[in-house]
Amino acid sequence: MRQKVTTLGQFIIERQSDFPFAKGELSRLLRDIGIAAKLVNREVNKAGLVDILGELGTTNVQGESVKKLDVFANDEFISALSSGGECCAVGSEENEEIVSIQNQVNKDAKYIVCIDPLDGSSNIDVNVSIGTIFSIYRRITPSGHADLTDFLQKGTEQVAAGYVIYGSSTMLVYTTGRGVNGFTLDPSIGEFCLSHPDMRIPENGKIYSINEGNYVHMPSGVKSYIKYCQEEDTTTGRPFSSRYIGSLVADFHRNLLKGGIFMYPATAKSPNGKLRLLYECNPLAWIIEQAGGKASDGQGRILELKPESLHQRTPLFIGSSKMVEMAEQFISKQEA
Ligand code: P6P
Repeated sequence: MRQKVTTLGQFIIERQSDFPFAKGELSRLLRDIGIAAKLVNREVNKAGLVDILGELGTTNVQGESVKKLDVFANDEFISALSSGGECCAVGSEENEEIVSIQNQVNKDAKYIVCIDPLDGSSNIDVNVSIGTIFSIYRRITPSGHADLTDFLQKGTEQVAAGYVIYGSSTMLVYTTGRGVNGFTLDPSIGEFCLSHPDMRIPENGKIYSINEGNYVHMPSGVKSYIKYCQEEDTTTGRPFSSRYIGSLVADFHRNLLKGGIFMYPATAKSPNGKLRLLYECNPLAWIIEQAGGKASDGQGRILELKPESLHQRTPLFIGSSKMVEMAEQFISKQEA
């Protein structure tokens, strides 16, 4: 018997009752993001064909100027959000300031979106998986152009969060606060189809993910935890495996499925950590908590951090709850 296929659009409509008092706006916003993800996926999959597409700064066979893929992705998501009518402003990794998308279509739009349109784009040239990460809030200011007040909200205020991973297959994974669901793009019908319902991360794991090249400059508690991961102890399955793709979404997605911890601590080069709070850490932190995991800056919950600026960075320890708790214990001992 043919298995029932649930597309992203059908799922969102079915779950629309999840959103209190919503009249479909958030559903339409998620749909707009899904559309842009399909357009970005098409270009990402061609990225290797530079000779056909042309080098950056040249024009392609259609005579269109060739954009860097992360600029292209940024333009696609902002364009989809502008025409969708539900979002009034975007905070993007690609734009220093907030991008107001106020127009006749969305003059009463209630939501703002924080987005990293193509994280890890330096990996494109070596054919490593990359991703889009997004976070959605209700605006706080009553009307007119959104401002920083609308964006500097704690991660606990998110109404939806998700990511797209452009890998061996393209998946969209998101939460609206009632669990985490994963959709795999079926190119034959151009639809994201429910493939990973109610995703849960194992509370423990045997994979640790960190750029050990920064070891010398890491806080001593983090160094101690890395050594703990490397010790021989059959009762806890150690030594754990070290896996580091260098693409946040890919490392995160693997750990979500298999269990594990991803760490980007403060380093000499990045004294506040490298990863961005608003459009990388907060959305992934909500997703991992909704899947039963934890996300910490080493001392406390990522989602409780009060943002002070749009592109603020934070240290990040995220994944299986027992592993994050263990890392926090090593860090707190260091400080004692
Ligand atoms: P490093 C990619 O540039 C990125 O922003 C994340 O996707 C990734 O986890 C991290 O940086 C890798 O940083 O310093 O280890 O190369």
